[in-house]
Amino acid sequence: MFQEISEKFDGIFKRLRGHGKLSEKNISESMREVRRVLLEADVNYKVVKQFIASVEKKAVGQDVLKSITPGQQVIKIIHDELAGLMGEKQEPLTFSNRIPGTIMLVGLQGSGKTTTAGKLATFIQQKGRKPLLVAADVYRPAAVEQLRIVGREIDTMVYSDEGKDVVKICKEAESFAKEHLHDTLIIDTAGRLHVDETMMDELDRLKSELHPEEILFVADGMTGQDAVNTAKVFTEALDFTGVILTKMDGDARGGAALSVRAVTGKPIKFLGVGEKYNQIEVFHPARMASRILGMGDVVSLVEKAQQSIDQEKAAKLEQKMMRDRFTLTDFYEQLQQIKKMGPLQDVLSMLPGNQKALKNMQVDENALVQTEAIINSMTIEERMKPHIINGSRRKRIAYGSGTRVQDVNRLLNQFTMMQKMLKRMKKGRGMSMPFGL
Ligand SMILES: Nc1nc2c(ncn2[C@@H]2O[C@H](COP(=O)(O)OP(=O)(O)O)[C@@H](O)[C@H]2O)c(=O)[nH]1
Ligand SMILES: [Mg+2]
Repeated sequence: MFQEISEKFDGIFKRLRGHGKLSEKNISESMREVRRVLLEADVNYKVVKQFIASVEKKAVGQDVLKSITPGQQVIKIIHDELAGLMGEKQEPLTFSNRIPGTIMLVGLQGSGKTTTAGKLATFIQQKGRKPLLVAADVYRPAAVEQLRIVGREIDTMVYSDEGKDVVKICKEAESFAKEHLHDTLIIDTAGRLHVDETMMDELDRLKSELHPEEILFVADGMTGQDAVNTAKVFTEALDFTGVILTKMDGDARGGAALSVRAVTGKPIKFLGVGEKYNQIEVFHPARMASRILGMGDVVSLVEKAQQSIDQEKAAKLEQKMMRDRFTLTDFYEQLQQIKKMGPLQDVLSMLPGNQKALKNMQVDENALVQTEAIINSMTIEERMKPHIINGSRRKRIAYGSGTRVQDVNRLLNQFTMMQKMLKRMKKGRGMSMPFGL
């Protein structure tokens, strides 16, 4: 996500940090570069103009010029302004006490409404709610069938009744939900290829009859300013409550994410990052700013880890690391936990720092499997005391795991390096996160 824009910012920041002191001229040069990067990322030009003016004012107005780390200060100002552009804080889904609560998904055809309906259902199910998907895209028989398939896949009930008026279908879905104890309706509405009056009228009717707590505008994040323009039309006609940007796993340049809030005044609530139903992310403006600026999304990474890592094991592991008794058994357990976090590439892309290095890095899932096999072939004693693994033991382990002695050597070297790193971290010379993240 946002690889291109991140790399460009990385270049600007390197130059900014390179100056011992900054002059107003340095700053305005950097701002020109920032402006170009944002425009190239397809950010709305009015938004860019405002953004640059605001950063420039803060950068020149503050004590940046006199500071010992002027570059770092300007970067922080850019970061905070970028975050502000996308919203002050994370905006959660709103639910009232009403049962069922109602979420209506609107947007153009192909923007990802039906897929997102499945994702939202999955998301709120994890929060303990019981959703009912409602097929309100009745003009294409295939659309109803698509939602049924989604429902089957995520094990969620779908309400459909072809041939009726959509408002009637949704009203009946409401009664059905009450009767069968579903607390949330997720309504998958019909889209058109372009904004048209019939669609808006229908959505408007649904809105005034159903009083949804949330009307979420679903937009294809890859379409940049087109998405933003459509969002503007939708918010004027329908006054929706929030935005979901989909297909952010593709080569979305960032324009939509950076402009839609400023243009519509409505918060981005989620990002769609893949075709699977768990590939949805809660949108956090500050974290997104860090990610765009190539500083990595450390907080999301930690949260992701917390979701998938067994808390007790993690605590024990931490204790062991701190006591220096980190063994291959722990390393093995840690690998298992990492595997649970999802594809390695996803995990790596959230790490701070050199995006370029990551791009060129071959993330080899097979290497994980190999490492597992090697550790599996070790005795418990060997795992606890890797230093006893001599030449003949290495041969035996390689043979047992179907690998080569070189592979065993490499693993042991990696492990030693990791142990050293942990020792360093313990002494407090370890990683530092940007801006206290
Ligand atoms: N890569 C990717 N594809 C998505 C995402 N969301 C939706 N899609 C795909 O976009 C296409 C259109 O989605 P669909 O939900 O049918 O759109 P709808 O017409 O608005 O209901 C489908 O092929 C989806 O698999 C996403 O976040 N990432
Ligand atoms: Mg659909």
